[in-house]
Amino acid sequence: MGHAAAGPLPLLAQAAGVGTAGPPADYTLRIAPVTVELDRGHIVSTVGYNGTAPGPVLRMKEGKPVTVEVVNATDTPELVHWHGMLIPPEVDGTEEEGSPFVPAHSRRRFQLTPGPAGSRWYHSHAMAMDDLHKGAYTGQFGFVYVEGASNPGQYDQELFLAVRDWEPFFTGSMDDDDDYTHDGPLLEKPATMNTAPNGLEVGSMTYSINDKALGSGDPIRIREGQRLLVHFLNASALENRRIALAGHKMKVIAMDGNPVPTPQLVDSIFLGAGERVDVEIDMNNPGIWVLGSTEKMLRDSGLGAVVEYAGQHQQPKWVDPPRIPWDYTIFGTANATSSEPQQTIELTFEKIPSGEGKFNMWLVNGKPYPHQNELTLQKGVRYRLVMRNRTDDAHPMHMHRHLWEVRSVNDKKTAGLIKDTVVVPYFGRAVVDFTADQPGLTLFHCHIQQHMDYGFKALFKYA
Ligand SMILES: [Cu+2]
Repeated sequence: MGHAAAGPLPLLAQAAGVGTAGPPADYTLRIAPVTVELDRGHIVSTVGYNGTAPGPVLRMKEGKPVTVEVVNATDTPELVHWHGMLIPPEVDGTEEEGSPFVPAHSRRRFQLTPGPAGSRWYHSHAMAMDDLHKGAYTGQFGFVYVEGASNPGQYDQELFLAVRDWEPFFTGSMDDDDDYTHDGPLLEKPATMNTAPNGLEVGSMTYSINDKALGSGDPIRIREGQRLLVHFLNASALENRRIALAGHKMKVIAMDGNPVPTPQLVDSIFLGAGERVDVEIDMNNPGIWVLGSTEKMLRDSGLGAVVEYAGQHQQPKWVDPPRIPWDYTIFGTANATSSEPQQTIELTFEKIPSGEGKFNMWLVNGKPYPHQNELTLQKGVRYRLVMRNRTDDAHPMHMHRHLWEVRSVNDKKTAGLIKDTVVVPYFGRAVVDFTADQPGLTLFHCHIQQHMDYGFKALFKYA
């Protein structure tokens, strides 16, 4: 483990929205080594915020400017990205957009206006490459909840649950939940595949919800008749995951923090890396239940939490939910809610297998990052992105500083579903629309850290 610097850290010079002067910051995030006790006798050393991983749930008010002081007590430069917020590139925490680093053993102050309302999150956006102790592989993640003016509803308990993995390692074979992304035709499967042997991916066998493995720590204690609001986040740098609460259905009311047009009761939810899903759960089935991964091996490796009704004493129970493919479109509406796009941008994703012991390369429109001036936006224009996934993995694609409206997945149409991260199914297609209303550099990337680091990103510019 590294050593945290003692005493005050030097202040850095001021840039637009970034500085040091003035009254005490509204929020301070101190990046430093932490230990996470996942289970008795299983302690992970990593880097986190304010002494914990995940970091504190930050509550902010929509539209009310805040200052955040980031203190970097580690030996490497860091970036704090505000995922899902509509904020300028200077404070977005993204190197490619020109946001300043917080240098090692220094501090830097950022001013931002939180929005839109809903479940957002903050995390390291540092590149990791072949270092599995950097960037999103560490414990540098946390929820930020932006409170809006509207009534949040009547709930007896509100929970913030981040799905996570720890102790990542390189592996030649990956187990994932991507089969759940569809069972339809493979619209984007190339006629001839690159059959070169696959390279190294990053896997894990150590999981938790927040900082505890399934069965350790306190259970989630509830009483019959309560209504829960649960904010789920997949804070993994590695994998998409499917989650269920045994014995209960969950009503999906928001995705990526944005209310869905058509709330639906489901038996399980699918969470791409970086995605959030908010659910309501009516607690009407007394017992002791497991909330966790739908894969037994992952629950056995920690991916879950125990939900305990008052007065119950049996062993926690798991029940497999039906295997139904995840379908974003059922949460949308049939009718277009916004204007038709004026321009279409095609984005085709490919993987170049590297062979044993090396890292695969990922291409957007035939080349890895960086691109030249292909992706230039005109302010005020509404765009359509057609994302064609010609790989055998589902990729959680994220665009910074903008919100997408999902318009179709594998040609199944929808509208009104607002997201910042969309899982494009393996050999599948997703179409999203957005308005170019946030001038400045804008990063687009796969939210799986290794994919992003090895080419799977592109920078949009404004003309
Ligand atoms: Cu990916």
